[in-house]
Amino acid sequence: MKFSLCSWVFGDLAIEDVIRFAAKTGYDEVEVGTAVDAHDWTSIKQTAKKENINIRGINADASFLKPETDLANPDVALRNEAIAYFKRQLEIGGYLEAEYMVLAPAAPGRSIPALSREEDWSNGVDSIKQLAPFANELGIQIVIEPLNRYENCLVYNADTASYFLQAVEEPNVKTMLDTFHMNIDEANLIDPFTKLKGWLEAIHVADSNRRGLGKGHLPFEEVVKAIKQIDYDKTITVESLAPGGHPFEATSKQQLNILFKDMEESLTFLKNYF
Ligand code: LER
Ligand code: MN
Repeated sequence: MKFSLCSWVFGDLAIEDVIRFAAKTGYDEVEVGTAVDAHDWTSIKQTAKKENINIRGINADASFLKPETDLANPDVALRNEAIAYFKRQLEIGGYLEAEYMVLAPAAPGRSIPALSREEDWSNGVDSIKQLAPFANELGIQIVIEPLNRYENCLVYNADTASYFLQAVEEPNVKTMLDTFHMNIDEANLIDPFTKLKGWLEAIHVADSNRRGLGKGHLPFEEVVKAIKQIDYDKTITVESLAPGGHPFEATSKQQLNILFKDMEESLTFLKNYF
């Protein structure tokens, strides 16, 4: 098993610094957030090589509720803008030699369909079908992430993820599970892994309160049991968040320090199980 952490949760901290922190702490990989115009990708690639950190995955930049990064936007011009931006992100992924890109098929945060659920669904499917061959050329798998119902109206659990993959029907479109989202919208922590076996390309972990592992009340032994049962042996990525302030990114020194500590302890926690 390889262990990774998400770069975007560190807010404004340079991705190069996240990579150095990951290497020093003992992580194998970093899942890099691809806000295309905000970073120096040459420097990021060089830093990763120097620190011996693999960038196996990238996490798509699609700011909360932003219409021009909404792949299911009913407005065709805006949806095309979103597709074009995701293609630019995939190019960054290709440059970084990433194997997968995590994304949601409607803007994260959009919990209610813009039109009907069926129309939004069909727009989301259509966008992913346009992105899949482009990603394939770059050797990248598109990984649809089921978020919880408050963060996404299309794919929010293992069932909707499997229906979505069946609707898209592209060999390089896969899915993943995130224990924080599962804790909200799944009936238990085992069945989703069994349902998505064979389609699982990534796993995000955080505790029930989205802190590091062991800081909430998620029965993580169940998750471990499920992962072992399906013989998943790719990457487990810690995507924990600092408490307080901004609901997603660390925005203060104090939050960053909590995040560093949680990330360190989560890795120790994981290594006890795998
Ligand atoms: C991203 O991987 C994620 O899990 C989301 O909650 C971010 O909106
Ligand atoms: Mn996630």
